[in-house]
Parts: sequence; structure tokens; C-alpha cells
Amino acid sequence: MIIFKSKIKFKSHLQEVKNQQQSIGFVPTMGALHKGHISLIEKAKTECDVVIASIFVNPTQFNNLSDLDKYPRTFEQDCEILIKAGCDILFAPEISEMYSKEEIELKQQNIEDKSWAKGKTVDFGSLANVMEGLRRPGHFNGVVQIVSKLFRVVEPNRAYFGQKDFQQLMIIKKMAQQLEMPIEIVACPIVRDQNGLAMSSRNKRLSLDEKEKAALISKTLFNIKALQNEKSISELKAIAIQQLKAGDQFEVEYFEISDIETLQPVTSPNSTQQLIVCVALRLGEVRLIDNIILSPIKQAV
Ligand code: PAJ
Repeated sequence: MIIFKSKIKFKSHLQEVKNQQQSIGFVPTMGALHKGHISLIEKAKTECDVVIASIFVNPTQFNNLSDLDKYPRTFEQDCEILIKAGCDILFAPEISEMYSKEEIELKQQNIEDKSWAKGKTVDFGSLANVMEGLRRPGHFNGVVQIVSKLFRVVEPNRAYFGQKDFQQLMIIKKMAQQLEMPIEIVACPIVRDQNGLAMSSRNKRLSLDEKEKAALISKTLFNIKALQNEKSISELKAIAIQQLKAGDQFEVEYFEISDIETLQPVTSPNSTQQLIVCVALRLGEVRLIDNIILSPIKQAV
């Protein structure tokens, strides 16, 4: 695996790859890699000639500095994991490679920098106003800021994102569409540990005891899926909240049953509507999210 820290050297190597007409699969990450990330690399390997991962803990998508500071950084281990998974190239830039001083200053002043749209109007519609968008102001702007920058550097044929961050996946799809980027956004299923807990870099901050407790999140989601044809939406929500309350250390931020396309909460779905259940909660100091798709998606999102 070739590792690039410099954008210029990386770009000149990419030019060679492109000259050889090889297709590029791209997996952006913030490191602290686990099996969820690896599943994206593996999927990319089946569909592309060259697989490129990035590791960049993106400061503009964090809501507070302490969360950014505490984000696990395990670079050496990540490199070993990527090599084992068969990743061809790793791009791991420093902050100064990706952001100008002015861009960082805007973030420090909590001003949303929309320059990533390069003058185009990008409208996320209702997608960004719910759930994570509501609880983490500026978060998705930071995500599209870095992902659009990375896309402009890598210019992949396909880019792989996990359904674990379903709202992020939908927003990135919309961004690529509206910026007319010729990149196929590929959605990959959630990878869970043996207890059902969705793999996440943040799980590294959970104690063993907390990890066991966190298994209740996916248990609740699977239970809701099992009951979906027997109960109304409000009954399902009540059952889930009740079940999550049993995990007395959970502080539930939201529990939504929403339309899978618009991500707007649904109260009385029609028979053709596809639904997704999304949850965010705090366990001690760690914020966890998870989701489950209730009705089967007709085509991959
Ligand atoms: P990160 O949290 O490192 O996740 C990188 C990718 O891995 C995302 O597409 C995420 O959805 C996927 N992923 C994480 N856990 C997963 C799991 N258990 N199963 C399947 N896929 C999983 O998401 C980000 O980084 C950042 O926001 C990023 C897109 C890199 C922009 O900074």
C-alpha cells in the first residue's frame, strides 16, 4: 500500500493510475478502523481496479473541540488493517493540506462556510433539518465540505459509504448529484459485532460493561422491525422508548421512524412507503447512533 500525506504527490500518482484507464474506488474515513470500514474496502475491491482509502479526522464536522480531541487516533494499526484488506493507496493528509487558515477561522467562529459548493446552489431540502442535522448544527456542512474536497482530489468512479450513517449517506448522494460529480455513491450495509452493536470508532471509548449495555440499542431496533406489521407507529415508538429506558444509563436524543427518502418522521405510513428507524443516544460520554430499515428498499440507495 502506498501512503501519501502530500496532496500534490498523491495527485501526480493518481494521474498515472488514470492514464492506465483503471477504475478507482474510494473509501473516505476518519481512521480508528474497524470491520465496518473494512467491509467498504472489500466491496470496493470487488468493483474497482484500484482502491483508495483516506484517513482524515475532519475538524469542521465536530461540534466541539473536546469531541475532536477525544476522537481515537490509531494510525499505525489502521495502516496494518488496510494492508491486510488489500487497500492499494492511503491518503492521510495533515489539516493544512485540506484547509486554508481562513477556512479554519470560519469554523472557529461557527460560521458555515459554503464555498465547497463553488457558487452552485446545493439544496439538501428536508434531509439536513432532522435528526443529526438538528442536534449537531454545522455537522453536515463540515461533512460535505471535506467529502467534496476529497472527491475533487481523488475523482473516483465510485465512493463507498456505510448505511450506519444513513443521513450522511443521503446528504452525500444529494451533494454529488447537485454538484454534478460523475461519482457513483455506493451504500454498504451496517456491520455489527456479535452482540449486535453497530461497529463504530467511538465504541473504542466504551468500557466492557458499557459495550454490553449498548447491545440493547440494536436489540430494540430488531424488536421494532419484528413488530412492524402488528403495531402503529406511535405504539412502536412507545415500545422502543420503554425498552431503551431499561438501559438506565441511556440518554436518548432521538428515536424516529421516518420516510427513507425524505427522512421526515412518519405518523401514518401508506402501504408503499419505505421506512427507517433511527436512534441517537448517549451512553456515559459517548454518543452512539444506529438505524434499521423496516420495509425492504426496492433499489439500493
Ligand atoms: P467514519 O466514521 O470513519 O466512517 C467512514 C465510513 O465508514 C462511513 O461511510 C461510515 O458510514 C462507514 N461505517 C462506519 N461504521 C460502519 C459500520 N458499522 N458498518 C458499515 N459502515 C460503517 O463517516 C465518516 O467517517 C466521516 O463523516 C467522513 C465521511 C469520512 C467525512 O469526514
